[in-house]
Parts: sequence; C-alpha cells; structure tokens
Amino acid sequence: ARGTQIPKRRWEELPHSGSQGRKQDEEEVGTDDGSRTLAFPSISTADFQFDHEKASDIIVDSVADFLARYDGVRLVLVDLTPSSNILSLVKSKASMRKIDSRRFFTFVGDITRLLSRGSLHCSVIANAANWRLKPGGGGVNAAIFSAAGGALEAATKEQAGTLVPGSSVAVHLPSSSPLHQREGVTHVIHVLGPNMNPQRPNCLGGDYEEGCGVLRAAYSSLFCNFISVVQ
Ligand code: AR6
Repeated sequence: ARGTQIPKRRWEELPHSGSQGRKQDEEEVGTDDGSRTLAFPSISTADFQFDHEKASDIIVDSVADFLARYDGVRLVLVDLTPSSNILSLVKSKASMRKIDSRRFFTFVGDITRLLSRGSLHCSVIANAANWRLKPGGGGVNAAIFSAAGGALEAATKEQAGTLVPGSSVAVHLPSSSPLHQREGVTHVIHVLGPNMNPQRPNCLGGDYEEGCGVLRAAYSSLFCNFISVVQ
C-alpha cells in the first residue's frame, strides 16, 4: 500500500517471548529478540537492475522512518558476499544518518541460512519476488522457495495469486517447512519491486521517477506487513 502510515508503537506493547541474559543496552531496544527481527534482501538491485545509489538512499530513508515509528523491532539487510556494493552503500549511509546499529545493520550471508550458519535468528524474512509469486527464476526468490520446500508454495497460493510492483504479501510458513524447523523462520514476506531489466515483465525503461516511487512503496508495504506479523 503506497504511503501507508505506520503509527508509533512502544516495545512494551509488542508481545514478549521472554529472553534471559540480555545485555542492558539490548534490553532497552529489544534487539536480541529474533522474534521481532526482519531480514530482507535489497529489493530490485540484482536481476531487476535498479540503480544502487538510488536504492541505498531509499533503503536508509525507509529504515530510518520505520525505526522512528516503532520500538522493539530490528531490521537486517542481507546480501551474499562481503564485496556487496549495496551493503557497503547502505552501511555508510546508515552510519552518516546515525541510525542505531543495534536496530539496523547489514549482514553477509545466505538469507536461508541465517541461524544455522550465521547464528542470527530472524523470524521473518523478505523475498524479492516475481509478479506471479512462483518459485525459481534465480536470485533470492529461487533460494527461499527451494529452502522452504513445497509448504511455502502452497501457503503462498492460499494468500495471493499475483503481486503488483510496490506491494507485498506476508505468508505464514508452516512448521513442517525445513526453513521454519532449521532457521526458525515463521513468515516470508514476498515483495515485488520495480523492474529496470528489459528482459523481465513490467520494465520501467529507465523511468526512475516512477521507479523510486515504486521502490519506496515496496519497502513501506514490506515494513507494514512485518509489523502486522509481529503484533
Ligand atoms: N541470500 C541473501 N541475499 C541474496 C540471496 C541469498 N540467498 N540471493 C540473492 N541475494 P534478486 P531482484 C541478493 O536478483 O533484483 C528473481 O528471478 C542479491 O545479491 O534476487 O529484486 C525473481 O523471480 C541482491 O542483493 O532480486 C524476480 O523475477 C538481492 O538479493 C527477480 O529475480 C536481490 O536480488 C527479482 O529481481
């Protein structure tokens, strides 16, 4: 939903799962609690060929706006390699904006292996989806559908048939899914970003005025769905 307004909520108002031994500074913002952590890939910046400078500005703006509205939730931008251009850009822009690094940080790893390989629990992960919400197609979409098994495809079909650019849909991941069992992922939020790749559907042909609006809407919808899931 474009321009969705997210009311500010306090950490105390969100459900607690009770975790022992948190550090004091973490306790104040609830940052060690994976049940309120969203891991997300950089939407549209690989197969969909969106400009990285523009995308990183939008990510940092969207994150800053979201964290100012909500306490007790944590966001993690994930990419596969330490040489990720988008991670470097976002990291330096987030630091310049003085975004609290306990509540937002970048992480190098496979988003389908965050707990088992990275010891990072994120109960909600985002997928850079295609408009048909189909498995395959490469990138993070193929990785998430493959790691989650048939349960994700079936649960996705129940929720929605297709997505329009700039929107998202949250899907509960059944406990039978290997991604749920192994990584503690309870929800996948499929997000469709703007496409600048002429080989893919709905190509915007370099129209960044439209593209930036669609990317902002995509993150706004993603974060809105994340809040609905953790409330
Ligand atoms: N873990 C973490 N990040 C990843 C992973 C992974 N396993 N795999 C890729 N990335 P992309 P898009 C990063 O291309 O540009 C698909 O075919 C990647 O390095 O997956 O939105 C869909 O079906 C990049 O930073 O998504 C769509 O048709 C980010 O994830 C289309 O691609 C997004 O890259 C969507 O294109």
